Amino acid sequence: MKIERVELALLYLPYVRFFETSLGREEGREFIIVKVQSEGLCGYGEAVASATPSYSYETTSTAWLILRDFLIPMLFSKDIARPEEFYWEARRYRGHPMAKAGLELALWDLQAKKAGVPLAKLYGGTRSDIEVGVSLGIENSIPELLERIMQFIGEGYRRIKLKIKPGWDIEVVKEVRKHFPDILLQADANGAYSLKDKAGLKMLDAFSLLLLEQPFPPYDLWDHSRLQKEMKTPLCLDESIISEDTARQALEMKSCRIINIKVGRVGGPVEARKIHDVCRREGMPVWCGGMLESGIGRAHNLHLASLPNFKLPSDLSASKRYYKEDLIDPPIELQRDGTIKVPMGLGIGVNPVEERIKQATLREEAFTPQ
Ligand code: OSB
Ligand code: MG
Repeated sequence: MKIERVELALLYLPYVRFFETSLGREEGREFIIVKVQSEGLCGYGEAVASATPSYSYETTSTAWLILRDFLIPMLFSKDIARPEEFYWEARRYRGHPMAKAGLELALWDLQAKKAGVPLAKLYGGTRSDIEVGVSLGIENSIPELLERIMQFIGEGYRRIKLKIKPGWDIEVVKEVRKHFPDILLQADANGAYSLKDKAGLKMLDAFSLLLLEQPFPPYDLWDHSRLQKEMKTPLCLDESIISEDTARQALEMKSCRIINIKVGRVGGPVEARKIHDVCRREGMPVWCGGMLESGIGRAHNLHLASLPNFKLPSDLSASKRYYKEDLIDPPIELQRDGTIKVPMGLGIGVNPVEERIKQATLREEAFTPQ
């Protein structure tokens, strides 16, 4: 198999409703779709960098540049088509995990299509239905938040994640718990706190949260470990875990008891599976995080989440929770029991609609071997 052509497209899709975290409010999302073509087959990947360097330092512009100037030329010059080979070669470039993941994901989709199997099968996935929850942004008021929780619980989602920040935390969690005493509930701070907020964070122990995600900034395993020692609530790391090594260090330091795996944040499925495996060996559960992906990126997440150590409900919701019209047809739907089926066609198993991709495209470029 030889890659004959790579295409990049920068897209913008508006959300059905704004999404606000401690990092800010957004009305829609910029991201990159990567296509790789070989022998009549096409593999799709999604690079989840955003327009601004908020969640991480990458942006759609930096990811585009790294793909165009380094990763795609490397792929062609070494005649790479296998995702594992791409992973090893790409390690010579530091950082830029979202750019790397976008291309590696496309190669995985292509490889599964070539093999005539669903991607989950190549990964060694063991389940066909993924337990899912919904991640709710910071709202204008608590009553509006309660209303939305009611709606999503009614639809069947298995757990609710609340975004928190200083000033939208204890009171909010307390009210939600009061109205929904029995739901699986967790909170995500996206790094908005520091050790001096310890006393306030410890108050969250009163609300039986499944976990508290990323209270402190990335690259801060040590302070998370100090906090975890004093909190009953399991900490879960998102931004801090960027590789198998950081996952192992977090395990050794007891910085958390749970890890959120996002394929974009860690640089692709190869690294994601290494993290999955080290956690599995050490008895630490993981779950699949999301970046409000289009149906293409979410289909990829579903295949990854079929691995055995994904033990908690994932941030993977139905297409209509994010976008009026997803890029895939049929869209991803929630089943009544709060699970989503891993799409069992070839590769990622969903059908990207080329006209919809075109419509959302702000910029595109195609590359062929020299
Ligand atoms: O921290 O998990 C996060 C979205 C954008 C940036 C960061 C995060 C999120 C989410 C979205 O929580 C979850 C989803 O895709 O449903
Ligand atoms: Mg998070």
